[in-house]
Amino acid sequence: MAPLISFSRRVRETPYEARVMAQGARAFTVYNQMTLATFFRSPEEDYWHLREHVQLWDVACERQVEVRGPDALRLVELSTPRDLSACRIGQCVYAPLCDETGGIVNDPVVLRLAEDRFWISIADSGVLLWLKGLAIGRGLDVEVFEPDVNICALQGPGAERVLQPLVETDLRTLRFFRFFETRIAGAPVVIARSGWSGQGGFELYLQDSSRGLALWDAIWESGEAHQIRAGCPNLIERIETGLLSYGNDMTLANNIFECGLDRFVKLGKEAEHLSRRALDRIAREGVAAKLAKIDIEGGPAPALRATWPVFAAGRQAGYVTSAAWSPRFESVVAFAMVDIEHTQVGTRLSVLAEGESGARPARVVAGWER
Ligand code: THG
Repeated sequence: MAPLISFSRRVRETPYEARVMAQGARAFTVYNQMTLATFFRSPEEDYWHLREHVQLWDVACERQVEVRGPDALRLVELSTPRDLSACRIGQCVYAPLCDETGGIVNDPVVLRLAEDRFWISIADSGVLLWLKGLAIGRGLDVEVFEPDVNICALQGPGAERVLQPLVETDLRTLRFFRFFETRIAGAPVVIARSGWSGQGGFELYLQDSSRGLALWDAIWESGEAHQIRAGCPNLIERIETGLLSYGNDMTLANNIFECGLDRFVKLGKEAEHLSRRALDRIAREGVAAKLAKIDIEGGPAPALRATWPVFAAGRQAGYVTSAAWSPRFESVVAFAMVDIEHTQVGTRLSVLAEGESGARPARVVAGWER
């Protein structure tokens, strides 16, 4: 059995945590110094339930960094190669943050709450300090702080049926990556159609942590007729959906083009940003390696702790960054950073999984059916 995680004040508690524990979360990780469950029944059972029904996720660990003040837009633009000039109030934008080498600092969702007010909904790295440093260094007129905001997500095909009775807004009119503000059980929430799965659903940004359990219970009650369960981001589902995980599939050492996030870069964007020169150069010169989706044969594989080497024609050609046994495709679905000449769909590779004596056959794929 895996060792336990020790909980202390340093591993911050979420406002929903008592319910997550009561619902029987079996494993946790730590994300932005906060708890995050990784499965409840088993990764496979959770996966099927997420695809078929609806789950309530405690994703408070996706912390918010609030940026507000006259220079708010300037600071957010400075941090990302994505063009935010057209981002309207009520809109979310997936906007990877890059440093001066083009390395990925984080890959947050950015919400525009007002002309001069943003939430940066972060993955697992220190954006608060990074942006404070940038703001101070540049002498910007802006406040950067962590507000009292905690997300819970409702994901799965039943999400709209569960949420609709709790809000007045007709949810059919809420487009992907748009949000509105309301109250549920007295709790002030921002609700967006978004979430870290391909199954559809909503994210509720609770703005008063003292009402976390009231919010959870109201959603739970509405969900009981729809077989709601507590859940969490699911490793199998997110790989099949093609969602990258910061710290796993990309780090500060990877540039945004290597990670295949080209569509979130606007070369020649008007606003000043830190990574302009580096990304212009990389766009000209090309990349030596690229993150590929690969299918690995040979049955269920061990959990990936460090990377696994990938081979092409007998030589190491990269490394696996995330992998999970897919009960639907009956293969191991994975991401791997692979030398560019071996990234064409159909290319045959092999992979040495941790603790195994022989390499498994693998193949570059375009993706997996949602
Ligand atoms: N929701 C919120 N905050 C987050 C996450 C989230 N912060 C951490 C982490 N997840 C950030 N990473 C991602 C990665 C992908 C997406 C969202 C957050 C995502 N991508 C869609 C896709 O790739 O299909 C849409 C991207 C687009 O086209 O704009 O949703 O999950 N609040």
